[in-house]
Amino acid sequence: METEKIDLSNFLLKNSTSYEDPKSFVELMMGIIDASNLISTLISNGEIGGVLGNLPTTNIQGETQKKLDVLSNDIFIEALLKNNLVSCLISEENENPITNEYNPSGPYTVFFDPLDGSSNIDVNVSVGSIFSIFKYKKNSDSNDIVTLDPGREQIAAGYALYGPSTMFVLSTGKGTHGFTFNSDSKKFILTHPNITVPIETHEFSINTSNERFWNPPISRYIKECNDGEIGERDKNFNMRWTGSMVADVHRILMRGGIFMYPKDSKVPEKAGRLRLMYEANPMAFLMEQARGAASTGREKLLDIIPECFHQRISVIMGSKEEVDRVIRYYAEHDDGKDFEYKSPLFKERSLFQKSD
Ligand code: P6P
Repeated sequence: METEKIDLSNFLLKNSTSYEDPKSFVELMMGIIDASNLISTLISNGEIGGVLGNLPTTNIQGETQKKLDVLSNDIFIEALLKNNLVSCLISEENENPITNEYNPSGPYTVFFDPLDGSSNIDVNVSVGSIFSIFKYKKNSDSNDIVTLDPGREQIAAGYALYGPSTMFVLSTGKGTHGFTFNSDSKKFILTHPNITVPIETHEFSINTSNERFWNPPISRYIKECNDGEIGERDKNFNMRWTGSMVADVHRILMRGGIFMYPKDSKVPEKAGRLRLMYEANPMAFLMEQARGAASTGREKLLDIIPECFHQRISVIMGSKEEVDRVIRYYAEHDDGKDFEYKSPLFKERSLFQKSD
C-alpha cells in the first residue's frame, strides 16, 4: 500500500513548504510525537508500571488527578520546552501558562490536554492527548502573556489516541490525516490520508444522564433520534458515549456521527463541560478539515473569540447534516418558531435562556 511507505516525520517534511517556518514546525511536532510515544508506553504497561490510580491532588478544574495525568503533563512540558520553540504553554492541568524563561521569543504557543478522558485509564478504556498550536503573539496591550485568537487561527491541531492501536491524527490546515503506530519500526505510518466525515449518520454521542438538564433544542434532537423510524427522522439511531472526547471524536472522524456536550442547566453558571482552547478548538479544526462541522449551537466553534485560558464552551460537532439540524433547532427555538414541538419536557421552557 503506497501510504505504507510514508511515516509521520516524512509526511511533515514532505508538506513542510506549507508551514511558515518549516524547520521549527517540524521540530516542534517531533517533540509532540516523542511525548505521545512515551505516554503510550507508560499507558500500555498499565498496573504493571505502577502508574494507575489517583493522586491526593486536584487540578485547576477541580478534578481529581490521576498519576498518569501528572506524568503525561510533565512529559509534554519537558518535550515542548526543551527545544526553545514554545514561548507559552497552557495545559489543562496548570492554572497559569508555563513560559520558557530560557527563550521567551519562541515562535509558538501550545495548548494541550495531556491525558483526555483519564477517568477511564484505570478501567483500560481509550484515552488520548490533545494539542493545539498557534503562532506566539505577545499581548502588548495587557499584562496577559499571550493574545488568545479564535480557533480558526490555529496553525496545527491533533491528538494521540491510546487505544487498541496508538494513532496520531493531525491537521496543518491541509486536510485531516491519521497515522498508526508500528511497534516494529517504532514509527507512525500514514494509514488514513485525507479523512472525510460522512455527511449523514445514524449515531449520536451524548451523556444521556444529563437529559433532565438539557435545553429544548438538544432534547428535541435526541428525542427524534430515540423515536427512530416511527418519528420525525424516519430512521433508527444508535448511541455511543465513551467518556473520552478523543475516542468519541475519533469514531466520528472514522465513521460519522454527532458528538454533543452542550451547555445545560446542571451548573447554570458554567458555559459548558469541555474547554475551548485544548479540547473544542483542536477537535473542531480537525472536524472542519475533514468536511465535518463544529458549533456551539449558535456559532461556529472556530470563530469563538476566547476570553480566558480555561474557558468552557458548548460543543456540538460531527457529520455536517446533523450539526446543521441542531443549529436549525437552536435558531427555531430562539425565534420562538418551534412552537409546534410540544413536549412535556418543556413545561419549564421559560427557564431556557438564549445564552444556554
Ligand atoms: P462526563 C473527560 O474528562 C472529558 O473532558 C471528555 O474527554 C469527555 O467527553 C467528558 O469529559 C466526559 O464528561 O460528564 O460524561 O464524565
